[in-house]
Amino acid sequence: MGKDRYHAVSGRGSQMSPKGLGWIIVDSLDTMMIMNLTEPLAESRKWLHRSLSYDQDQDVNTFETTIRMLGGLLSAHYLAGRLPDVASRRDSVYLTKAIDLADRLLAAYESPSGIPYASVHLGRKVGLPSHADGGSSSMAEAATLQLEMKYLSHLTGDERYWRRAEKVMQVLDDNAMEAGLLPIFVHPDTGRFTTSEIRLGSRGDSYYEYLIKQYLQTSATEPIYLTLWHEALAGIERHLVTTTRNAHLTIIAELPHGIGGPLSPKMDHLVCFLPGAIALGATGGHTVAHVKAQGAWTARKEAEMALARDLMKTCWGMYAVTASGLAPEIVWFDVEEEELRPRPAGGRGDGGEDGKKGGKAKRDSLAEWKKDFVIKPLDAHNLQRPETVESLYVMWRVTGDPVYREWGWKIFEAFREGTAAGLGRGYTAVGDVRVVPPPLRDEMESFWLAETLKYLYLLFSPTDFLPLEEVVFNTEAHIFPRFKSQWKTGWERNRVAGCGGCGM
Ligand code: DMJ
Repeated sequence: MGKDRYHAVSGRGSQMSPKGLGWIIVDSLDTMMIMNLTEPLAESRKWLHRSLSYDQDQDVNTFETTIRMLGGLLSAHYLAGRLPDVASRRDSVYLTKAIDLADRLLAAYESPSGIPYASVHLGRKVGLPSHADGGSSSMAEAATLQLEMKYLSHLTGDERYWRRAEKVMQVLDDNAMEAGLLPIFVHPDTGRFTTSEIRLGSRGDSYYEYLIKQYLQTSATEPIYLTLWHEALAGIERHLVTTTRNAHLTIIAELPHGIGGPLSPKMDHLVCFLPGAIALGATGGHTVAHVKAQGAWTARKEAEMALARDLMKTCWGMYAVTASGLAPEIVWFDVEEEELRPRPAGGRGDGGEDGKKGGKAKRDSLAEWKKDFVIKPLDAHNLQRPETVESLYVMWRVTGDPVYREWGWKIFEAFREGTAAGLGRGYTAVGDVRVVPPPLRDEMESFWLAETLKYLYLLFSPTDFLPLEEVVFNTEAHIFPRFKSQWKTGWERNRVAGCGGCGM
């Protein structure tokens, strides 16, 4: 209770700051609300009210604090009003804490470019550049703060949060990167990218996620974010999508040297947010049947959903091929050399892959899959990450295809069997998914409670519980309403970068 970390195997907590910041509690408030866990929720609320102070001599990561702590408080505030069975509608404790925290986090944006510094000193309210990477900020971290800040502005009428976070999007876009694909480091002094490396996994992932979600959050009133999302998705299809050698599974590769360089067939489990994000983009969170009935279905949406389905299968494969039934942190796929060669700047165009596929029968057995998934010892751990079940939940909601529940249930069982830390102690990370039982690690990330268990619970909840077309999940699975804002996007694009097939 109130500790920052939980070590499930030894059954103890530990702190990351002098007085603790309640990382575990705050990240899991809304999960407790959704699951109607009234007793631990009441205890957590009391701890928050009496013991949580952000006035501490402590540096925190700007991104993690925004998505987990600010996001957790804002989601609790929203759900306390929406699910009054579990909390009082008039409870102001969550919003009061959120405002105090956000006022401290604003210091991160006080850089010459407006790109946030990697860290903030909470007590002194100053932004601090990263100690590593020459002071660069991670691109995904800089561009995954907007849903939280915009919702807080909407709630308080204070425009500062909105404007600071939105400015980041402009600075990134002013780099006019090709095909909407952004490198993974950006410098807060200059606003320029400091590497050419592009990936949809660590340091890249949630930039793309927040493009489509910023569009959805403001009820489709800011088309600039839809354009950016379409541009990025077209870039992903042209430059990063490839297929495996044996089972012809669709994967998202990486570009270690940027566009025009060779592909690396490495895919982090983190990339598995993408099928869900694509499905949200194609449907807005409605069911496919609903969008079709509205007469709004297009060939482009059909193609996007096909890609989402294919990627979802690959992400499920990360679990299906291992002995423990748990996914590793990273998979290296077996891909033919030719698929990894540098592609021309405009991409290889349509047909390259389809032509290959057409020539071979698809081999879809688990034995073929297993040949394609290469798991290296250093990548074989599982941190109880949510991305695959997150996408399964979205895919289930929008397609109604029961296969996504079936896969989700198997994943749930694998977690239950392989990650249990001991009677009454909960569940924990494991060191190697290739062995049974997997060796336990004495560390449980708060996103296990905030995200993985929440998405699994919602996967098996009635579909009218928190309808997907009414809400938007932040990247830590905290739930915000969609709204129409009193503010409009305060920036315009300098130029539209190469955009094959976007805006359809
Ligand atoms: C979470 O903190 C968020 O989902 C973030 O976007 C990625 N990393 C973890 C979960 O894997």
